[in-house]
Amino acid sequence: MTSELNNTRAGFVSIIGLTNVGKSTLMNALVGSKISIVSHKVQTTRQRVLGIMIREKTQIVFVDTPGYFKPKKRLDRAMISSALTAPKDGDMTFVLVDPLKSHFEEHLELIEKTNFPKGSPLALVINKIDLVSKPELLSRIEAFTTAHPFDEVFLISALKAKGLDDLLTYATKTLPEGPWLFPEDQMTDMPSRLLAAEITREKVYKFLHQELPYAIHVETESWEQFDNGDVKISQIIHVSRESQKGMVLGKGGTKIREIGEAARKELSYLMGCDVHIKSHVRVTKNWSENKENYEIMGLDFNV
Ligand SMILES: Nc1nc2c(ncn2[C@@H]2O[C@H](COP(=O)(O)OP(=O)(O)OP(=O)(O)O)[C@@H](O)[C@H]2O)c(=O)[nH]1
Ligand SMILES: [Mg+2]
Repeated sequence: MTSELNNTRAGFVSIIGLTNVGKSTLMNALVGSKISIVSHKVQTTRQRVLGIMIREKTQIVFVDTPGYFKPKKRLDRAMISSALTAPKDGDMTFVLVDPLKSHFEEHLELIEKTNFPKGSPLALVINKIDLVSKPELLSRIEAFTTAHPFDEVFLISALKAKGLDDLLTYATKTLPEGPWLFPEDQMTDMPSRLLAAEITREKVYKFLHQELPYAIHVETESWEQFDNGDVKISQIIHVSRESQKGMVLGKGGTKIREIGEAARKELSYLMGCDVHIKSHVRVTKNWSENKENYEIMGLDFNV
C-alpha cells in the first residue's frame, strides 16, 4: 500500500457547527464527491459521516457531524452528543459559522460546550461569504476572534467552492505524521445500504416542502447485486402518522415516484452502475425510540 511511503501524514478533521451552516456541503466539496446529504432545512445530518481524501502525502479524514441545536427528543440528544464528542477523537477541528444569521450567541455556546482536545489545532471557518458584504464580514471576524482564541481563520464559500484550497493546504501541513488510516481508494466508511437510505431521505426533503420531513426515517430493506453489476434496492420510508403517508405518496403515487427516480439517478451515478429502487411508505410510530436504528447510525441510544 502507498501508505508505506516515507513522511506520510494522516488524521481526523472534525467539522462542527450550528445546524444548516453548510458542514455537509463543505465536506462534499473538499472531498470532491457527494458523501453526506444536504438540504436547505435544519437538522439534516444525523450521524457522523467520514469523507476521506489524499493530498500530497497526507490522508485527510473529514468528519461531518450533526449540527448543533437545542435538543428536545432522544434522537436530538444522540445527534448532538455525537457532534460534541467528535473533536475529542480528532486531530484538528474546523468550527464552521455562518456570518449571515444572528446566531452569534449560539455559536459561542457551541464552542464552550465542545470538548476540544488540548493543543490540537482549532480553525474558525466562516462560510457563505457569497451572501454577506465585506464590512459585515469584518465585524463578524472581529467578534468571533475576540470571543475565542482560534489558531487560524478562513473565509470560504462551500457552495461556490471559494477558499477551499487554503483549508486543504492547512490540513495537509498540520495533521500529524504517521501512516495512512484507510486504504488509499476509500472515500467513506458509510455502508452502501446506509448511503442509499440517506440519498432517499435527502430526496424526500427536496420534494416535500411541507414541514413533515423530520419525522422521517429511511431504511434499506434489501439489496441485491446481479451478475451484470446492476443493483436492486428495496427501501421503506417510515413516517410517524397516517396523514404523512399520503404526503410522501402524493396524488396517485406521483411524489414517491419522483423521489425514487431522483434517488435512483444519483445512486447510479455514485455507484457507477444501474440501480433500481423500490420504495414503500410505512407508518411506524416511535421509530426514533428503537435502539436498533441508533446502532445502524452509530449513535448512542442512552444519552
Ligand atoms: N449561499 C450559500 N449557501 C450555502 C453555502 N454552503 C452551504 N449552503 C447552503 O446551506 C444549506 C445547508 O447546507 P448543509 O450542508 O446541509 O448544512 P449543514 O451544516 O450540514 O446542516 P445540518 O446537517 O442540518 O447541520 C443548503 O441549502 C446549502 O446549499 C455557501 O457557501 N453559500
Ligand atoms: Mg449536514
